[in-house]
Amino acid sequence: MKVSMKLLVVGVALMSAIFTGCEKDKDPDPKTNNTDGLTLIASGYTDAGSMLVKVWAKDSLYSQYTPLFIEVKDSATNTVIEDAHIEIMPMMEMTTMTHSAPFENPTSATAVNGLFPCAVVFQMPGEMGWTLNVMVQENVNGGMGDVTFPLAVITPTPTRTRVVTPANGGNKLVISYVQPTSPKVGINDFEITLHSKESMDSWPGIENYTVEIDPQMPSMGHGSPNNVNPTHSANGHYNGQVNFTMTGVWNVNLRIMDGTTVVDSTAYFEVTLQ
Ligand SMILES: [Cu+2]
Repeated sequence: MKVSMKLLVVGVALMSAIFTGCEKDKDPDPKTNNTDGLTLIASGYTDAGSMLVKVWAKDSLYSQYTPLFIEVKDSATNTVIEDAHIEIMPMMEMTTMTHSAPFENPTSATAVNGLFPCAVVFQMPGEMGWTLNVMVQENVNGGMGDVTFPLAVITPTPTRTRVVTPANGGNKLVISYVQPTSPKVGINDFEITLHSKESMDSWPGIENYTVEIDPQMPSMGHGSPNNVNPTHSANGHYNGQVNFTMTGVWNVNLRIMDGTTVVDSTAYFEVTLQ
């Protein structure tokens, strides 16, 4: 709640700033009107290169797979920069250790509607401790610099990330729910991500595992037919289909295999259909 209030205050301030900006600017660039429905997470100037960087998300930040959208502006002219190489680095400083997280850099130096899409799996919550470093090398004026933002990450209900110790004793496994975000009765696209904790700073996507899904309604003791097990698509994303045959609370049980070895069969994600 505290976080949402803060964001609201920042949001209102930003809206008035944009409004004032548009009034002055008689010919607003329609390409910059690209953040409708997004939440401003952070905003700040790079240490060099004269850039204003804004981080947008679909919502407040939760401990889950989180798409982020980076906006870069020339801080002198307020022009949106759409040609830039961007690298992000999430870090969490805890009392006993500092660690990174699974993340995906923007795949292109060309912005999509003025924004550079990227993603972070915040594998644990933290109102303090998380930071996101954004390094920008822009190809319009040749500016280069970076900025680090503190982030507040809260726990979603239900749980959307499981960090498990594999049954076969390998690196810790981060399992994150991606979709469906608006589940409906019937066949839904189903997607999770799998990342391996190779070290505190290295959490690569796992590309060669096999995933089986078994949706069950615990209150009624039945599952559903015609599910399609997720298979690897790219960067640790696994895509399949899940069939929810009625409204209510479902558990999508996962069984994750490395070849014939079971890595984990404890993780599940709860999905409620209204
Ligand atoms: Cu942590």
